[in-house]
Amino acid sequence: MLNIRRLLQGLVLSAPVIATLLIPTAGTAAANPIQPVGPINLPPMPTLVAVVDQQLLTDPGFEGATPSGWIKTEGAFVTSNVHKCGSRSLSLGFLGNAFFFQDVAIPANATSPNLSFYLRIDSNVASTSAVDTLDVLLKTAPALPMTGTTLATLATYSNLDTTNSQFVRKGNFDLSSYKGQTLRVWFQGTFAQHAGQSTQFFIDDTAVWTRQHLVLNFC
Ligand SMILES: [Ca+2]
Repeated sequence: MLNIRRLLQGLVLSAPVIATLLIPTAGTAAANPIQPVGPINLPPMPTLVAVVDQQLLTDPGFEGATPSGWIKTEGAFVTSNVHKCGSRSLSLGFLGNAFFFQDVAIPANATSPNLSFYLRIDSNVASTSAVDTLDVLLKTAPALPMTGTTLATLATYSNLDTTNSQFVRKGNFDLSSYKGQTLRVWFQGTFAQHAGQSTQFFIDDTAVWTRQHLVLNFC
């Protein structure tokens, strides 16, 4: 494969590049073997634009026993009972109301930044109303953890949205409005009290993807 960087490594040029070529002149070889013929303008060196896809969340699959990058309350816990990828997922519901979140900086030059994740909902709640819910929120990211002002509610799921014991992909939620900002990606579980009935939300394989255009100038 052509290595453009190595190919250009030996050249030190400025744009516009001006070079003076020296060539032999007929009949004057003995006294003056070469004569300058003047400057020649060469086209500027190329500018390359590299398109790079990047996933920004840390430990997106909750594979750490204490998942790094995430902050959570006690009722949000890592479980190895079910998982979409790896061997663990993040569970909400067994211990009542709980939430977890991670701060993510959306680059100013990102193209089509978006959030996605896999969600499994198990429930044996008899109610035909949405009594146990999972809200997926975007919040501001102040220095004080466990806080933040809600910027948007991306989605709300409930006991009515069971997934037949399967993980289902959710997204892509558009984050384009937040380029250049740090977001707090927040999963909030809210649960009613049920005798012998419960709802569990399992989240796995989260992702915030961006496509960035990196400009490479060879000059
Ligand atoms: Ca996992």
